[in-house]
Amino acid sequence: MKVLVLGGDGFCGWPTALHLSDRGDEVVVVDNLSRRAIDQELGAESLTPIATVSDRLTAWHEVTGKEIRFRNVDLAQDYAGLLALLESERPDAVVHFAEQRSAPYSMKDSGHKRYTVDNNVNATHNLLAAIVESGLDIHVVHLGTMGVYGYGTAGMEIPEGYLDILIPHPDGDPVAQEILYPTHPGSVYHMTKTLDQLLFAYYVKNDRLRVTDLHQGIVWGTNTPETKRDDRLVNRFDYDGDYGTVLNRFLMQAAVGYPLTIHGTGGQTRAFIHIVDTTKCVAMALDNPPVPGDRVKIINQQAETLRVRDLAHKVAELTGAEVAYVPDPRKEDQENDLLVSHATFLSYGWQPITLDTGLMMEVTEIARRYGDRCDLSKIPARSLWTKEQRAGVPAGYEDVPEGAPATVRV
Ligand code: NAD
Ligand code: USQ
Repeated sequence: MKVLVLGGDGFCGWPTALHLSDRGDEVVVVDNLSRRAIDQELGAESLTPIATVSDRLTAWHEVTGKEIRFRNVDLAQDYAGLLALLESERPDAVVHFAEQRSAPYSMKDSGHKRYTVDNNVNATHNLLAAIVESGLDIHVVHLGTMGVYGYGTAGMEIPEGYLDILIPHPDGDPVAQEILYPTHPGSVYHMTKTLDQLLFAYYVKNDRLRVTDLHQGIVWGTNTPETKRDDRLVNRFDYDGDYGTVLNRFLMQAAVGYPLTIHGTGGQTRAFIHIVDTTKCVAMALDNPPVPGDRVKIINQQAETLRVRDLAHKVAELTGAEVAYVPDPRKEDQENDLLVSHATFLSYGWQPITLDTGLMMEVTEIARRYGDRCDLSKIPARSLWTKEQRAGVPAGYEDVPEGAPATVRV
């Protein structure tokens, strides 16, 4: 099948583009390289030395004989360019990764909040409007987030997108309805993903578009079988306080001898998935599209749920790293349980990679290999989410339980 990978230069998009190309799909990467520009803005860099897009694509061609083409289009700003691209390429599907994806970055200040909303909501809406205008039947596979649900479960397993409810009726029996699972975003970034959900629901209803929305957990790991084939194919590894995600940060911190930074009590429970499984799940979603007239197909894309402090202590055990409880720069619940259904991918035969010591050490080895590229000053998370925190009142830190197994408090 012919697939446009929007955001195909990013952490999830690049290995997915390679995976799809490797299995025989015709792939075009579309990206405006904004993520590379944000690195410059933040004075941060991927821990791994990522090659330019053109060197990446040349390397893939040299190693496999396969061609991936690249188009630089800003999906949020260049509607005409996007429409022309769809009309000329006539893809069977698009995979939409192309959004600003860091919650801390989205919470820095009003400028970053506005950029995140403008970029993410416009990119998604432009894509849907352009597909309708093109008249083409293109399956949209979008990367959403577990965070649209929030991380509380009222004791139940979070279903895949929809909730059956009974509405009390004054004159008789309750009325049964199916609704989108209530949204509970925890940052401006996560809020954009809840807005995306509404855009999808509307366009599916009005225009019978075919949309799959993958509610993905936190991705960990770095390389995939495809990115390992040549150093120039290496994947991005974010470790800085804005873009580094928790498990990869802990593995990198262990490798460079920096105490593992648990925010607040570390009782935050989150969903996780390995990068190799991201690429496989997207491929499975492409192979199992909805038919026109179906509701948005929502699939939870996560392998397991884990508590942040348990992760830290596991990494510490494995590597001998120190653990530090630090004030939580975010506004978030300090303790939560999280139960999540992932029935759809399991029904397709998916065997998820779960927290695996070997794989964790593999990531630590990569971090060690490139440790001299690490700028330690970029590690602390400095984006404070509320005016109280900016005024010096920490959130969460005061709640660290007395008996918490902290070896360091900073
Ligand atoms: P990333 O920032 O590494 O990649 C996103 C890519 O999209 C970048 O290359 C960027 O340049 C491009 N992009 C952004 N806005 C664009 C625009 N307007 N036009 C064209 N290109 C644009 O992020 P990632 O980690 O690869 O995440 C990809 C998607 O997956 C995001 O939508 C994110 O919300 C979602 N997701 C990521 C994770 C994770 O842990 N990384 C977890 C769940 C969901
Ligand atoms: N955390 C720490 N220490 C750190 C970094 C993070 O304790 O050094 C904590 C955070 O406070 C938070 C949790 O770890 O409670 C997760 O933080 P994260 O940065 O790993 O993940 P998050 O901000 O939720 O965002 C990431 C991706 C985002 C994606 C989301 C999936 O950046 O694109 O949507 O994971 S999910 O969390 O399931 O919504």
